[in-house]
Amino acid sequence: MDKKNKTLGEFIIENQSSFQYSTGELSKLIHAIRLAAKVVNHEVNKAGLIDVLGAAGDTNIQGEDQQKLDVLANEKFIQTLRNREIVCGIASEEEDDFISINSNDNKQRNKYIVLIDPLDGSSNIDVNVSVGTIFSIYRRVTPVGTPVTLEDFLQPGKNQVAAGYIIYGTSTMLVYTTGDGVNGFTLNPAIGTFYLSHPGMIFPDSGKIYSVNEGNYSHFPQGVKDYIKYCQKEEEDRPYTSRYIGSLVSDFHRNMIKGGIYMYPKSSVASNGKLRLLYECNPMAFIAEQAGGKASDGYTRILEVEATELHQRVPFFCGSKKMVEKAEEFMAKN
Ligand code: P6P
Repeated sequence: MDKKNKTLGEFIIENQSSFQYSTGELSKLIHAIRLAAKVVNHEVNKAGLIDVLGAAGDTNIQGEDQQKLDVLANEKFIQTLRNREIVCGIASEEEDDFISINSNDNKQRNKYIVLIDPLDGSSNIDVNVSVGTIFSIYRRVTPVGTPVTLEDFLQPGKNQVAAGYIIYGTSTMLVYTTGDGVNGFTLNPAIGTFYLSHPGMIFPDSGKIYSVNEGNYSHFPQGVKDYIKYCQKEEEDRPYTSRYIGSLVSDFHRNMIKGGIYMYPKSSVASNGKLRLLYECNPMAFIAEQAGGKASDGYTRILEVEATELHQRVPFFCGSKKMVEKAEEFMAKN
């Protein structure tokens, strides 16, 4: 069958045997995420038409105003994952604590946990700019059949068995890895099927796009300021182009296709940056590395950063390998 016309369902079945834990549960898990993605996509695409715009009148643990679509997306993903009885635990940006599933049923043999940012970039919803869902999947480390503990969620990113994102943009795509490369699937909304549109996605080794919120320039560490000036200097292959959508999934996706670097550094107003390690940086770092890119906190590989709390923030430099390495050079000098 022509690779391009392959559906996500066919792709999962074909590749199930190559996945080292191929008990079919991970396949069912990706299927569940696919279903939730379609439901959220339906809501996101009609956000302007029904009463899902605007804040839900509540704030999440981050102290950020919860947009109604945030709440809806969170509920849909949790409900879908819970109903399919595939996972034993879920953590979400929108939930203060992790959720233990069927914890009192010692026959519960589910061994995967999922961490999600159900709707990243949600501040863009009301202005019709693309947003995304990010997910990260691990095998539990505590005994099967017992309630999950925080230890299951605080594993280093290098332990991930799968990670991916859905981008609700000009088209809706699901991009994911199970540790054997990165593949992108585009939704045909007319029939509700994802088709393999971007097999074997590769991060270009270098690029000419840098993505950072330059409004924070004065608060950045000197190394970041110096790298930004390097990007802007008229010499060699520069100046680069500045592109910042304010939606991690969108900036990452564009940079993976065209080449580029995304940065959310620490600053004098955000000592660990803004992005969360467990359900934003680790999954995006896993995808980046699987596509030949790189991700660090400016010094340490993201996938080896020690997690100490569920909603921990970490500085984030991610994208084309040579660009991340150049940024790290400037960080090391200072
Ligand atoms: P700022 C969205 O809230 C998000 O987590 C990322 O998707 C995005 O890249 C970043 O924050 C934008 O943050 O501070 O530049 O508006």
